[in-house]
Amino acid sequence: MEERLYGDHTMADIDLAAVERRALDELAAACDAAAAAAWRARYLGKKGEVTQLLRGLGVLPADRRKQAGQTANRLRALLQEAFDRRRALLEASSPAPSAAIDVTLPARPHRQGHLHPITLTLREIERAFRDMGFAVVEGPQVEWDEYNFERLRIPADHPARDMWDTLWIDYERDGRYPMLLRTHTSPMQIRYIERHRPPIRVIVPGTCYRYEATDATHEWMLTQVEGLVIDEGISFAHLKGTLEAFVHRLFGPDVEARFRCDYFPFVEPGAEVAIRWRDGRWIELLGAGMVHPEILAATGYDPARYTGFAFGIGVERTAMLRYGIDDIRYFYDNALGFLEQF
Ligand code: FA5
Repeated sequence: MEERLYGDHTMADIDLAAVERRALDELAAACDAAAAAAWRARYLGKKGEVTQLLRGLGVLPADRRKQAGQTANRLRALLQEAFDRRRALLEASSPAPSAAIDVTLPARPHRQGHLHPITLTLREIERAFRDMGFAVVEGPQVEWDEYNFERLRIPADHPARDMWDTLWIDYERDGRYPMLLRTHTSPMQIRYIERHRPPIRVIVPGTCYRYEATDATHEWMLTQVEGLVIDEGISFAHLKGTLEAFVHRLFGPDVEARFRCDYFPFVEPGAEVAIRWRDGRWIELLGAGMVHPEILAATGYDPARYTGFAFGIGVERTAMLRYGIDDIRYFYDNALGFLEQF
């Protein structure tokens, strides 16, 4: 009787225990889902070894068929179980498809920001003065009353204090509040004169704060660029020439700059510079003047030998005029629609 069941073997020849061992060894070596699937096709698929084996049972004589059938079915169940365990293990140890890195995806576009318009304007101002031979120095934003006011000839009871509505620091000493947020960059005039000898030619960019109601041309936080020049033979003509060169460098050679008398306790004489706005209005850009002789004397300079000039430029005002912006409050609103235009 024909007993061909499996390849060249008869059912009697087949060592099911050996098939089991071989199958389990191969399954253990299948180290990814594809290898496990191939193994499954090889043993349990339609044309798989164990499936063929079961199909061939029909040709066995009835007395042997039952027992061979039970053995082969047990083998199939055992291999199916082993396969399920292996697949679960492989799935647990490999990343889920959604977490896999798809190297063929196009990169996300790189969003590039840019500098704030006040920083851009500040850099232009610095470049203009560097080209005229000025050095750039910085000073503290939290300042002593002594530097912000007193040594600039503005004592505690002086009405000129009203020119700078001040934000005081909550720090008491001897019944007084001696510390504040600087209202202008002028305290650096004193700090710099204290530590250096002439010739002096510096600018001091920096943030200042004022307890001020905001409107189209006033912010409570503003940026200034202080300038200080001290040497023998410095005159008001140097002040005017320097500031005119600055205005023409930033706004073009045809822009009109208006010099008018102004009062600041630390200069004598004092001036303000305004430039003409589109609608014909004049917009004040900076305060300036000749360094007061008493300030030079108080810091040990001989005012008969040395003279100097100083100025304080409003950077937001400069940016407004440069870019044609009619309200200063846009700068610190953080509205991207505005900032992206620069
Ligand atoms: C001063 O602060 C003097 N320290 C300037 C100075 C320096 C005079 C050296 C003489 C010698 P004033 O308060 O005017 O001055 O301010 C100077 C400039 O800062 C103004 O011309 C203006 O452009 C700008 N500025 C002043 N207050 C504000 C504000 N609230 N918001 C925006 N800009 C302002």
